[in-house]
Parts: sequence; structure tokens; C-alpha cells
Amino acid sequence: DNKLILVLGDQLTRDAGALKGTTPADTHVLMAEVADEASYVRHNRHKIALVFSAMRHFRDELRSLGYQVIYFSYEDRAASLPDALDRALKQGTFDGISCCEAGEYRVQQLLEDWSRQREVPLHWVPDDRFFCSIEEFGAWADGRKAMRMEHFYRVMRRRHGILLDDDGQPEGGRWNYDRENRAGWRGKDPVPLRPELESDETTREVLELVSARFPDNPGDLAQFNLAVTREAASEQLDFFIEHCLERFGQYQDALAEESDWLYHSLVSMYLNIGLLSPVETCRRVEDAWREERCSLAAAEGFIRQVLGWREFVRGVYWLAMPDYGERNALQAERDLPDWFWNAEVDLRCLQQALAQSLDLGYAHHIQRLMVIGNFALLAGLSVREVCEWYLAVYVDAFEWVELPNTLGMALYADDGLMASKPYAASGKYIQRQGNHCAQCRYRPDRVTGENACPYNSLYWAFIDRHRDTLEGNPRMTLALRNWDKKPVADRRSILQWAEREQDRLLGQ
Ligand code: FAD
Ligand code: DLZ
Repeated sequence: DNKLILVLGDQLTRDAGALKGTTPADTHVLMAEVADEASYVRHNRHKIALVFSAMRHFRDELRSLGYQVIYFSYEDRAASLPDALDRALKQGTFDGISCCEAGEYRVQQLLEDWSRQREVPLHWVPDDRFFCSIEEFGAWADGRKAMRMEHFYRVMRRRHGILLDDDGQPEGGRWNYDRENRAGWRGKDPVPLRPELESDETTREVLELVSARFPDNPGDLAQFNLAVTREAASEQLDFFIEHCLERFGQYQDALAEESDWLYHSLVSMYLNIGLLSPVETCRRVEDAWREERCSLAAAEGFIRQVLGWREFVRGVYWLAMPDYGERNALQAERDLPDWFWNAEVDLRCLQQALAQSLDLGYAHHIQRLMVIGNFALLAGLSVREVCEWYLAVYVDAFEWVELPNTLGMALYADDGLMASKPYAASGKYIQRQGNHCAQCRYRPDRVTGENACPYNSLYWAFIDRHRDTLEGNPRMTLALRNWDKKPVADRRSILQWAEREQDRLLGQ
């Protein structure tokens, strides 16, 4: 037996997928750093460095276990994954080729096309890194008028016995502690300093490569501080559980001038490339609660994100592809302004969220959803351009998770498949959640006139522009009623001001 297994850059595990149960002596592994994958969007340099360095470390681990690894590094100039496969096939004869299902539809198609054209069968191994398979999600969704995460999440909790008592009921008597997760952070609690990670020789080489070969991509590599092995990623999770988890739930929705990440876990990238498993991650958090190292609300709040949201978005992606990426329910077409790529904008909350996204490849959920996403939604920015931006800038961005979150949750372009209402909010929401407004030149209590926070007038213009779509949605009734209650003259001046602000900010 002499199999060839293609391992993609986000499949770096032996415990699942195509490498599970293989014997090193009769398995060849192919891994390739290829130009096409490194450039299909203008990836953040942190993301390329993470993927390449983690791939190289995984290659070394496999070799030390006796696997024969064919590895093309970026300087070997393989143009694409099909090109790497062609080259590998010239190096030997194999009994069969397999690959764990690709995370992105695009890559799946690319490899299927290659297999058809070359008439070389490619055996797909299901990606069992998730709690819920694509088929299982399809069965759950089948016949439902609306898919709601909360319902899916309860089914998952039951099916996997997570945070359940001996009678199979939710621990603490409730499924959801979201109401306890809404606090604004006002500097009362200290934010733990994150450990600084030492780069080894392999990572240093990759950082040099990325900085030389991707000079125009976003990302300040001097601030690179990511784990590139399973062990190191696991230590990051430990750090989170020990120092941040208890306050994670409480401040999950908070925005802060002083911190780019507050109490967030910073583990999405490791989950997404296979360095951490979601099952193990949830179990470790559940154990922390059972050992009284955190409250139930904190553990539940975190587990809901990983067992609930993460699995739900993956299910939606595979159910709705390939045409999901084309959706644009609110006909949003305005060009993305240049400041999305340089953070030169004078709204304080946006400036900070964009700057850290570009420099580090990280922003937490509320920054992505309610600061950047909310602005894009209210301003009617092009869905395609916004989705591409998110796919490029974040270290954890892979289309299966990025697209439903951006197109569906943030931009409501799927007409409510992901979210039961648009996440549209005025400056008052941003003020409530954090302390950016106090430092900002704009005032959240003003709707029109100099220094009025642009989120306010844009919010009302959004409600007005989409009233026909929003009318049937009970969760939007209050917003529509508040708009209708305003005197006609006020409405007119708000809309005029919004248009002026939109043109000014978008440079049109
Ligand atoms: P924490 O806040 O500590 O949350 C814990 C974990 O829960 C995360 O690591 C992540 O694995 C999971 N999680 C939480 N929310 C979601 C969600 N909505 N969807 C999927 N997983 C979730 N996440 C990505 O992994 N890749 C993306 O490309 C991505 N793009 C996004 C785009 C937009 C517009 C929005 C609103 C959200 C996006 N998210 C994405 C989800 C979420 O914002 C990130 O997972 C999270 O901010 C990562 O930081 P963290 O690890 O510190 O997460
Ligand atoms: C994101 C990424 C990058 C930057 N580079 C590579 C690469 O060189 N080789 C590879 O196998 N994968 C890479 N990836 C991940 C893929 O682009 C893709 O997102 C995932 O495999 C999901 O299908």
C-alpha cells in the first residue's frame, strides 16, 4: 500500500480527517505553499505567516513520525494546488490519492476539476473535525421555515451531552445565559497581558519570506505573536481558561479603547487550521466549570460560540453554496472607501477596529459586527467588496466561516437566513458598549449637524431606505415606529444629512 494524502494548509491534524488511522510507513503526504492560495485575496501577512509556519511545523512533526512528506515551499514556485499534485505525481507512483474535504467550496471545485481533467480519482475523506457533519446539518435544516442558531445549539448540546445534568437537562436549568453577557467594560476589571511567544528558526524564516514576498499586503509582522504548533495553541487555550474565561462572558459584547481583545479567547485561527479541535476546546471549558474554575454563565457563553455559532455558520455555508456568495438582498453596491485599507477615518471606534484588523489580523466579534459590519450595512457598501475585505484581513478568515458571518449576519444580504433581523444600530449602541465615544470628535447624542455621530443619521436612512423589506419583520417594528413618529421636516433633514455624510465619508 502506498497512498498519497494531500493535506491542505488548514488541515493540520493527525487526529481527524485524511491522516486519522494512517500508518506512517506506507503513507506519502503532500503539502504545498502555493502562489494561488497565498494570493486569491490580499491576505493579511499574519495569516500567510501563520499558515506557512504551521504547515512547516506540521511537516516536521510528520517526518519525525516516519511519514514521507513531499513538501513544496513557497520558493519552489508551485503555482496552485493542482500544479503541486501534478508535480508530486511525477515523483512517484501511488496506489490512490485522498484528501480531507476542503473547507472552501472554491478549493473543493478546483481539486475535483483537476481530478476529472487528469482522470485521476481523488478520494474525499469527510472532515470530522466538527461536531456536526454537513449531512447532519442538512437533515436538521430540512423542512424548516427559518433556521435559528439557538434551536440548533440546543440540539447539539443534547446530542453531544455538553453542559447537561444527569437527567439530560441543561445545567443550571437554562440553555442560555446571554443576558448576563452584555456588560460594557469601563476599566473596572484588569485585562490580562497576553503571553509573548518566541519565534523559532522556522517561524523567523517564514516571517522573512512573507515580508519580502508580500510587501503590499496588510499586517505588521513586527507584532506577530501567534502559536504555530498544536502544543503552543493548546497553551493559548489554557491561558484563556485560566485568566480570561470568567470575564469573557460578561464582557463579550464590550468595546474598549485600552484593549484590542479584552477577555476574548484568540483561538479561532487555531480551531480553523486544525491546531485545536472544537470538541476538545468545549470539553476543556466544560471541565473548567465542573472544577469550579469559572461560572456557568461564562462556560455556557463560550461553548455557545463554538458548539453553536461556529457549527451553525458552517452548516449554512454548505447548504447555501454555491450561489450564497452572489446574494445581495438589500442591493448594496457602493464602493468600499480606501480607508478600509489604511484606517484613516476619524470615527474613533471604526479607526481602532480597522487599524487592529489591518495590523494584527484580529478584531473581536462586536468590532467585526457592530462597528465595521454595521457601518458597511448602514452605508450600503458593496456586499462583494466587503466580503472580500473580511476574507483578506483576518487571520482566521476562511470562506466557510467568513462568508455567512459577513454576507449573512453583518450585511443581511441573505434576506435573513443567518440572522432574524439586520444588525443595524446607531451610535448610541456603540456608546453603551464602550468608551470610544468619549475620545471621539463625533457626538453619539446628535443626529444631524457638525460633530453628529455619522452612525445616527446613517441608521435612520437605512431604516427609511429598506422600510418595505423590514416592515414584515416583528423585530423591526419598534425601529420603524420610532422613525414614523418623527415629524416630516425632521425626517427630511436627517435623510439629507445622512446623504451628505455618506458622500463625505465614502469620497463620492
Ligand atoms: P471569541 O470571542 O473568544 O469566541 C470563541 C470562539 O467562538 C471563536 O474562537 C470562534 O471559533 C467561535 N465563534 C464565535 N462567534 C462565531 C461566529 N459568529 N462564527 C463562527 N465562529 C464563532 N470567525 C472566524 O473564525 N473566521 C472569520 O473569518 C470570521 N469572520 C467574521 C466576520 C464577521 C462580519 C463577523 C461578525 C464575525 C466573524 N467571525 C469569524 C466570527 C467571530 O467574530 C470570530 O470567530 C471571533 O471574533 C474570533 O476571535 P476569538 O477567537 O477571540 O473569539
Ligand atoms: C489560506 C491559505 C494560504 C495563505 N496558503 C495556503 C497554501 O499555500 N497551501 C494550502 O494548502 N492552503 C493554503 N491556505 C488555505 C487555503 O487557501 C484554503 O483556504 C483552505 O484549504 C480551505 O479550503
